[in-house]
Amino acid sequence: MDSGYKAGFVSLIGRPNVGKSSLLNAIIGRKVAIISDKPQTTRNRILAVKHLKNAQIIFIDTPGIHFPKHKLNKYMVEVAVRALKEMDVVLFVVDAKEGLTEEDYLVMENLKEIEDKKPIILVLNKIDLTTKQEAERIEKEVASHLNIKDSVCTSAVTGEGLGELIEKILELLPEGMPFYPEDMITDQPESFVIAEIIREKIFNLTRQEIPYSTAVVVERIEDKGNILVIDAYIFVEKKSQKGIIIGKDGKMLKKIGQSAREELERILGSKIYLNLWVKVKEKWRQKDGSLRELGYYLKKE
Ligand SMILES: Nc1nc2c(ncn2[C@@H]2O[C@H](COP(=O)(O)OP(=O)(O)OP(=O)(O)O)[C@@H](O)[C@H]2O)c(=O)[nH]1
Ligand SMILES: [Mg+2]
Repeated sequence: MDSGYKAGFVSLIGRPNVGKSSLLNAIIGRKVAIISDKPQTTRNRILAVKHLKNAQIIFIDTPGIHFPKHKLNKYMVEVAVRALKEMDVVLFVVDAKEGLTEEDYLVMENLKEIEDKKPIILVLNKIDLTTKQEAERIEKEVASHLNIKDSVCTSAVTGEGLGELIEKILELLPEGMPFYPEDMITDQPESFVIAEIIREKIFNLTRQEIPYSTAVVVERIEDKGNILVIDAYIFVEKKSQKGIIIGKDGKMLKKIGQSAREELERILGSKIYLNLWVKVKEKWRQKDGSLRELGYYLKKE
């Protein structure tokens, strides 16, 4: 019955900022995950499906593995570590320009638990910023610590190596029926997509602790025929942070709202009226109850 159709799950694992989400977007050919030049941008597991003629690859983007400070960070690392379990192939993404850091060794410690059970492909990303020789040096270092099945140099920016990466994944993917319908790209609800776009603008427009202390929740999406009305709350940890997000004469909040609205209008193909409110939720990154309210919780295994 099976005509060699392949289907399976592939996770993107690595330390923060190496380009996991950028690679996902480049492979899928659409923005499914937000990106920024700051570490710890991704906080949740992001599923996206690549539909090919004779295969379905289900990618799972994960938060970067790091040394956690707050409960939020512990949650993020746990999301990434859990994503190793159900996978058919694991992509260990490193930054070929920056080389290996302490956090990469932390990632490798986690990968050691599955190295004999699951094939790991080393992805040497940001190859547009460095040389193949440098990438080879990193590959040797990784291979001396970890059992890797294969490796590939990529650039999420130029697209170099992405075809090769897909080929290598297909070689390792099991045969099976598709898991998702042909038109499904991601399982993220619209309210999550909208909240993430707003969070991305905050990540890109603010600095220091602000992006890390911020969470976004979409309260209401109402289709009024020719316009989509969206109400969203931006949560911060302190009153002083609320002041910074709002900015002088409300300028920062306006900037955040405007760039989020422009992108959302493109993505959702509708005119949008975006209402943003800033609220203080004291130390939300450290409280289980607050994390749960903001959507950062894992189901019991
Ligand atoms: N030049 C270059 N820049 C890249 C490449 N891939 C990603 N970047 C940049 O690297 C930064 C981090 O990218 P992300 O995709 O957010 O990285 P991430 O691994 O998902 O990060 P976290 O979500 O924080 O774990 C962004 O500024 C990207 O534009 C690449 O191949 N080449
Ligand atoms: Mg990311």
